[in-house]
Amino acid sequence: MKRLFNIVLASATVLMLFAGCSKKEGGDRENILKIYNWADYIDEDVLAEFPAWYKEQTGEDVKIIYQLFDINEIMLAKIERGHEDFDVVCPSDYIIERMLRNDLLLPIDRDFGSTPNYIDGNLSPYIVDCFNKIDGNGKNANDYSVGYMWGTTGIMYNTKHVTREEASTWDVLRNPKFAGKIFIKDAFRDVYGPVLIYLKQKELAEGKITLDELMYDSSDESIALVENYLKDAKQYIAGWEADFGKEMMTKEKADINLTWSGDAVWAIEEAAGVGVSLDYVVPKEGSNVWFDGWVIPKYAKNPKAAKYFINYLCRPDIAVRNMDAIGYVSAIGTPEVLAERTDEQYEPINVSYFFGEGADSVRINPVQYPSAEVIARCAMMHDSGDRTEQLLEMWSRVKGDNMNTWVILVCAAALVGLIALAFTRKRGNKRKKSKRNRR
Ligand code: N2P
Repeated sequence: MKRLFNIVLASATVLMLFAGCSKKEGGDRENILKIYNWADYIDEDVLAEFPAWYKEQTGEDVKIIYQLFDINEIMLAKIERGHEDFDVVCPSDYIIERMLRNDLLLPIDRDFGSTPNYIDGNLSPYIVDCFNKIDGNGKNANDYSVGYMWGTTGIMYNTKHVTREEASTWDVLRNPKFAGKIFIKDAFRDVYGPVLIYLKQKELAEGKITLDELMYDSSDESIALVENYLKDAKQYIAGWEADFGKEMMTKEKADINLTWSGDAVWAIEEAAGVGVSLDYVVPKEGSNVWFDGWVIPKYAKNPKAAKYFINYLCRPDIAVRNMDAIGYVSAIGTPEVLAERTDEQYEPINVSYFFGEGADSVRINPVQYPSAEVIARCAMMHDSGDRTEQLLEMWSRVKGDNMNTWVILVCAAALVGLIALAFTRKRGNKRKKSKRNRR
């Protein structure tokens, strides 16, 4: 249902753009904010209320065009190859790294006139520290991106059919007991990292390599190891999902879903409403901790509204509303958020790394906020540069795609280019026509 709303919203807002352009010769692009976000990743009312807030703050009108993506690399291709003019986009850590390295981002200045700066001071220091570790070729990611949501990659499971112990190892993907009942997120980097961590347990335990070093490893040897593991697991895998895993789990069509913590929170809650018991665990071997942040691409046409939008999302009350709607965890770590999230139903855990001193024993949802011990066995992904192609090829071989994934990405970017060209021509023709009419 929510997804359907998103699609309608996307089409409706695209229509708004065209309506705006036909009204005013040459269009009113400077009053449009083009947002490109993950599906199911914002409270619908928070989005709808932004234009009124922006008008209040700046006296200016803004219309929103809202488009969705499910896969980081598709979004990246539209910007990197298609030069699409999105004003504000929400990539994950390793893509922010790549965008910085490839000079695709504008710095986000904090000049908001009389509007408070909600960014600095509200972001958890943990998020700021992790963004400091994004390796942007000399550029600090905190100057070019602002944390939005974050979480872990792990295993969501149906507690009626799977024990916590069974779900607590990545080898659950090769457990014949769950044959045909396993769905895996169609996100090659999010699968490659944890599987590699699992396969390199011995080296990690012996101190021959650190978790952080492993997150840079895309050697032929490691790719082959992960490929063999996944090909072995494939006989038990029911499918790859970009977004429907939650539904498969709530409807009990699957027992296991390799997924992101926020999807799990949403599904666990939905399922409880229909008497289905789901849970989520970060396997004992370790995993990815990931961060999505807002950036302003260099092809943006309305960087001013973009930075106000980012600032608006950092208001603690807005952050809480977004969390409530989508299940993911905001990067905002103020006492207000901590108070909102604390709930007697949970066991106390240590989340002082996120909320600061005094938060070492807090009753909070451990799926949303992993405890300090879970965080200690997780690491952030990094851009794999030229090696991305090898990773994508491995992913295609595992899934059995006939077409090379890069070909798909290039086709998607070309299609975007063609649409943009058709749109520009249409505008050009209109301009000529109206000139002729004036003569
Ligand atoms: C929500 C997608 C979350 C993105 N549908 C995780 N990086």
